[in-house]
Amino acid sequence: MAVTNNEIAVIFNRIGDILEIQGENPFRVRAYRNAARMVQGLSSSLAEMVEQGESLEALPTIGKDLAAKIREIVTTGSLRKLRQLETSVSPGVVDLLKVPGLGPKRLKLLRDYLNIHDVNELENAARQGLVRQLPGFGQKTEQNILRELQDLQHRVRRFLWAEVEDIAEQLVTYLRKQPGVKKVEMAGSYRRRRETVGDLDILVSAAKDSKVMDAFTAFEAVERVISKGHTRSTVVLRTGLQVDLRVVPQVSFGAAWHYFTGSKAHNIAVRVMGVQRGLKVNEYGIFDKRGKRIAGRTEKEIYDQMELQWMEPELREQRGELEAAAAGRLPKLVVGSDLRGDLHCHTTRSDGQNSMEAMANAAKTLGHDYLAITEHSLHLRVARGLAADDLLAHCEAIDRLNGKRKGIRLLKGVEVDILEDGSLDMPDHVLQRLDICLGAIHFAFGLSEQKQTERVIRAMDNPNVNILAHPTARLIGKRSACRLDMEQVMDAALERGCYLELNSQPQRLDLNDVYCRMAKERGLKVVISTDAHSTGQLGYLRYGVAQARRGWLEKGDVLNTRGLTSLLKMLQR
Ligand code: DGT
Ligand code: CA
Ligand code: CA
Repeated sequence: MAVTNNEIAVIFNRIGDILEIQGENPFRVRAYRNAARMVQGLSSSLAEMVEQGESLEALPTIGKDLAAKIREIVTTGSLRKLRQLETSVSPGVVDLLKVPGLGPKRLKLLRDYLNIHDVNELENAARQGLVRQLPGFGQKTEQNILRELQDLQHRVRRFLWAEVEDIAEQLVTYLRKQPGVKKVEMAGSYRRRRETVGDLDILVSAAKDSKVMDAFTAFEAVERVISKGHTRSTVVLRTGLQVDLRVVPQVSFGAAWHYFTGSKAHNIAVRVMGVQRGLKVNEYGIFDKRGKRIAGRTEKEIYDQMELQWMEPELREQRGELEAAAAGRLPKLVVGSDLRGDLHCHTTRSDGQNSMEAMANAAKTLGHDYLAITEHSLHLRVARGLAADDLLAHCEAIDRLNGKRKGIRLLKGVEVDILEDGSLDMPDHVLQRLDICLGAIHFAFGLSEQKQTERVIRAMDNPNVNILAHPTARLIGKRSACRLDMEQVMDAALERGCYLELNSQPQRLDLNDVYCRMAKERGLKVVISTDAHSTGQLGYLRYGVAQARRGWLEKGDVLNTRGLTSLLKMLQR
């Protein structure tokens, strides 16, 4: 990843802080602070300017010395000067300076009055209520400090896409209602439907006298305001989710929407295409040699200038989408309404929350033609897995329900545990009676790549197995993917007439986007299923569809876009 302007600004600010603590000449201190502010407000990326050999000295507040420092940061990722300075003050002070809201002046007070020299001492003092007694601190500052200390420990937290869906929609609806607001759109990783998001990016165009920024910072779920300006504000919600809002003129809306949707790598590639055409591309538009804006109102205008088809945000990851667009070969991505049914769910018979009848009704309401009932096998005791006899009895119940019910077909299935040696946790004579069999790993996640790969391939050797459910068994943010040679697994599935699942549970989304694409390239069909444990979760297909789209999947690449007859045929091995 290229160094961001923000990272450069942080380095300059830190130098300013240390120089001030050391009692350096105030002019030098201010030079760094001014440069940091300028860098932060800059619309073009310094890293890109350096890469393209553009002059930095032409920028305000940047002389020869600072220009050289920027080049050093961009090319090496850090700055020797800062490292030297950091060794000249105590390590505790370096950490304290990283706490937002703590500058040299406050550090001096903390040191002089409370003898605080590091983060631990600061936390203890704040917990004891000592910090609030210092001149200019107060109770609120003390609380903020404690929160910042916590945040510093959890800085890496990203949110599942599905976790932020509701608040994102609420925010957009709320902003659209504000007087003078013309347009509100989500951008960033949220719009690209990444499985996790670092923060939300919202774009607004509004009349000059609109009070949209006031409305934004007053939004009910906002916990604190990090910055507030006319064109950009940043807030943190009570959940810890950060939200950036930018107000852009309508003539630039498409350019800004494209820029802030990203990904960064995609943006840079488009910008380079512009350079090759003698055009300047930024978040304000596309400009010709004379500086005249020739595109910017819509995203289509941006792509038109590059002689490219407009493309779906899910594709914009600089993974060949620009080449595909240039060749007119962008995929026609699968959409939710292409899916005809769901091949993985649980009822109260194992660890689901709703009866089979309720699940069938809910699936029918969603317009599904079929729903596979796939309870766990016995090995998974925590999930009240079924023994052979119980599963057979359950199948009879499914038959009875199918006899009574019109408009949806329930398939008799199982999610059978793949044991450590690759054998299955259910006798073959039972599996033979089913319409569909999912094999899944629920334990022994840590096997070597070779052992794990052999394990799942051996499971697929069993001719009753149709689908490998949540193939890598990862839980985003909680458990890493099993080590598997995925190319081997996919080739083995293809040879045996098996399929791989894309599990739509927000924490699984397993297969991921890269593996979906790998399957597509091999001609291996993917099954998008919910693994629903309640009627509400049957709606999770949309998360799986989003991941599939990020993996370039089209309708034909997805098994359960087939109607019932064709599906049953394809499940025959
Ligand atoms: P996230 O928030 O980590 O899940 O990922 P994004 O993609 O939402 O990234 P974010 O919020 O940092 O920035 C939003 C978009 O703004 C990003 O997708 C592309 C654009 N952008 C940000 N920084 C740069 C940059 O330095 N250069 C270029 N060309 N675009 C950038
Ligand atoms: Ca973002
Ligand atoms: Ca952002």
